[in-house]
Formats: sequence, structure tokens, C-alpha cells
Amino acid sequence: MNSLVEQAVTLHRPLPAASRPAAANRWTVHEVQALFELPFPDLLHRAQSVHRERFDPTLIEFATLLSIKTGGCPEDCSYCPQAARYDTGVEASKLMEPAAVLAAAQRAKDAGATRFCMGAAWRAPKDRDVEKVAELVATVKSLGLETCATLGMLEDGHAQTLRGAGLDYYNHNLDSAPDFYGDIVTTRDYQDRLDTLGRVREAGVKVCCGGIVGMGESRVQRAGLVAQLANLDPYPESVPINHLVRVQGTPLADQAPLDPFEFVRTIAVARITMPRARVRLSAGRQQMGDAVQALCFLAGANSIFYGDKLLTTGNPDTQADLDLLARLGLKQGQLTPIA
Ligand code: SAM
Ligand code: DTB
Ligand code: SF4
Repeated sequence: MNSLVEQAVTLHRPLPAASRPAAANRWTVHEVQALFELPFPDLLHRAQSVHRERFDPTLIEFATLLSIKTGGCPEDCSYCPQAARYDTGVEASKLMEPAAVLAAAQRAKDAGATRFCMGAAWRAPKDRDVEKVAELVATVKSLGLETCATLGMLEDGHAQTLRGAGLDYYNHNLDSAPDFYGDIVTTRDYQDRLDTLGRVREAGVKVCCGGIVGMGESRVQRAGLVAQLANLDPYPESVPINHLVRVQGTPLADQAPLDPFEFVRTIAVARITMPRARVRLSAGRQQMGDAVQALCFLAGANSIFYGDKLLTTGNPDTQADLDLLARLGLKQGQLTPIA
């Protein structure tokens, strides 16, 4: 066994404290890397054990996404079909009207979703955009759905306004490790993202924060992303792990595919380091196949995006997801972590 594996096998870390963790409870990149290096059965066993301590392992949360403002974004995120500078065929549209959003949220609820996430292709919303989205949040909330929004960088006061309207979660991803991030995005820096996450937390809105795997990063950089997420204080309540969807016209269109087991490992390591988080198997499921998705559930993923579309790209159709869950003896449900 190499030394990283030995370290991981013997690593019996205490559970992170509910309040501010002591510096000693922070994950080093080296420790997270050691988890990645474990033999696959040991890693999955460990992730599954942690998962069972906190959640019913047969329950999967369904969250439905809606792009409320599509395309035309000024940012240069290399993976993104909505960046105006890449020729991806995505047409820019204006912010949707409340009635249309309400109808989509009702359909999502009727189909079994418990959470509704509204995404906008903005660098950062203006004050009047936040007011309009607050109205949408209140409308969706009135249906009894959990609400989530992802609108880009927030300024002081924005998260409070959204919370006042009933926003439960704000999604803002770190995307990658700090030392790889600059290869992917140049129009906003890592600290901007951390600042927005701080504002969300301070306003009392739950944090949904994750990243993308398969953009050409190294394993150490995948460990670097997970360490960043796990060391947020407290770590996010919700952690979307996206597999890159390679979109024609984006700089990452021809990115070499990632070994699927490496994606499963990332899910497992997220589960081990963030035991109480909802770990969402997010973008990329359509390209993944049922067996890899089943391994992700075994590795501790307990949430998926449910609905035929993500924001602009495809997602498995709802019947395929219901069939997959039935074949695996899993059921859709609202998650409550065991204290
Ligand atoms: N514009 C806002 C922002 O960037 O914060 C919100 C919407 S943005 C599309 C939300 C997230 O979707 C990104 O942070 C990224 O993690 C994910 N995403 C975008 N394109 C993707 C792709 N091709 N594959 C996987 N994930 C992607
Ligand atoms: C997240 O982490 N993944 C979702 C959600 N948060 C907003 C978005 C995935 C987008 C995939 C590319 C697209 O459909 O445009
Ligand atoms: Fe714009 Fe968000 Fe896409 Fe970046 S990820 S280009 S900020 S929509």
C-alpha cells in the first residue's frame, strides 16, 4: 500500500463539529487525496457507512430545474453553453413571467419534485432583477415546494431580499480547485465566489455549492475542490457534483472523457467529507448510463435533477428515472439528515 492509502485506511476523523470547526478539523488536500486513492471497495464501503449514519440510503431527492433567463451571458466560463461569446446555438431570452414560472413549478410538483431551482444566465443580477426573482420565489413557495435560485454573484442585501420572499437555497458553485479555476474562468475570481457564498450564509439562506468534474483537472485538483467545499464553515447543506456536459461551441467541447469510476470516487469523497449534505448527482446523467448512476447512489449521492431538461441541455426523462429508482429499490422523498 502506498502511504496515502495507508493514511486513508487508518484515518478515523472525528465528525465535523456542528458549530465552527476547530482548525484541526479542516480537511487538507492531502487527506482528501488519500480518500481518492483508496481501493474502490474500501472507498465505497466507507462512503456508504457514512451515508447510512445520516440518511435513509433508499431515499432520493428530486429537484427540478428551470432556466428563467437563458443565454447571452457576458462571462467566459469555458464549459457553459450560455456564454454569449461561444457559438453554441443557445438563444438569449428575457426573464420569464411569473405565470409561466408558476405553471412550470406546478408541473414539477405534479411530477413528484420537492425542490424547484430557478437559474439565470447573469454575471450578477441588478437590484431590479432581484426584486423580480423574489416575486418568482414567493410564487413557487406558495405551491409548497422548496425553492432554490442561481443568479450569479450577489451584492449586499440581495440574499436578504430573496430570503424574505421565501428562498430556501442559493446555488453558487466553486466549480473547481483554486489552482485549476483560472484555466476555466477568467471573468470572475475564486474570491468573488467565496464572497457571494458568505453573503448567502449571512442572510440565513441555505448554501447549495459544488463543482464540475471532467474538465481536464487532475485527481489532486478534484481533491482540492472537495477540500474547499468541506472546509466552508459550515459546509454546504447541498452539494451538486456535475459531470461536464461537453457542448459544441464551448472551449471544452472536445475535452477527453473522464474515467467514470473517477466520477464515482468524487461522489464518495464528497459524501465522506460532508456527511450531512445532500450530495446531488447533477449534470451529465444522460451521458452516464444506469450502472454508473447506481454506483453514484451507492457512493452516497441522494439527490438528482428530475425533469427532461437541465438549463439548456438534456437530462434523462422522468419515466427513465422512475424506472431506474424502481429497479434499484430506491424511492423519491424529502431528505432530513439524522442529527
Ligand atoms: N450564471 C449563474 C452562475 O454562473 O452562477 C447561474 C447559472 S450557471 C449555468 C450554474 C452552474 O451550472 C455553473 O456554476 C456550473 O457549475 C454548471 N454548469 C454550467 N454549464 C455546465 C456544463 N456544460 N456541464 C456541467 N455543469 C455546467
Ligand atoms: C448545478 O450545479 N448544476 C445545474 C444547477 N446547479 C443550476 C446546472 C447544470 C447546467 C448544465 C448545462 C446546461 O444545461 O446548460
Ligand atoms: Fe454565465 Fe453562469 Fe454560464 Fe458562467 S456559468 S457563462 S456566469 S450562465
